[in-house]
Amino acid sequence: MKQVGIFGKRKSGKSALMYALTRQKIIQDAAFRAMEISGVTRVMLVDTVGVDVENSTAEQSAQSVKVALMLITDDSFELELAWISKLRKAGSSIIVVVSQADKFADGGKALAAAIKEVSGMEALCVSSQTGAGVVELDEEINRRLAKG
Ligand SMILES: Nc1nc2c(ncn2[C@@H]2O[C@H](COP(=O)(O)OP(=O)(O)OP(=O)(O)O)[C@@H](O)[C@H]2O)c(=O)[nH]1
Ligand SMILES: [Mg+2]
Repeated sequence: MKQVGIFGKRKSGKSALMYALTRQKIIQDAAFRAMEISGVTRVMLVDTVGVDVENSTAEQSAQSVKVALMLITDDSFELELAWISKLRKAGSSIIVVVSQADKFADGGKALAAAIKEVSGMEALCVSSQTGAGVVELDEEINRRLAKG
């Protein structure tokens, strides 16, 4: 089964995002069943411990995920960028997420712009609390899973 890993520092909202995505999937799968469409892709969502934890077991997960979500919650994201290189070397497709986006007055746009400036990567702003960006993230995950 294809694995989607959720990475980020301690308390960056990894587990909350996993539940938000799972809820989304359950709703979607129910819709699919109602329409009798078969072949829904099943994936395993993998929650991980913080990348800022010493001897993080996230290292092991990094080796096996097809798609990796890297959560960023503030403008000190050097560690996250280092992990992105590591995940890329291991062959994962990386989606950068501005997590807990509801905490920002601008919905995380300025942080996403800062990430883009430093890394060239487009970040998706997501809030597990309000649900903002969850559908978009789910769609992006599915696009990445469909590739190769
Ligand atoms: N405002 C807001 N708070 C959030 C959001 N997501 C998570 N939180 C809160 O942030 C805290 C940490 O969330 P978790 O999902 O447990 O974060 P985690 O990365 O799994 O944390 P660890 O497993 O301990 O590393 C909790 O108090 C959550 O309620 C969000 O989208 N918005
Ligand atoms: Mg957690």
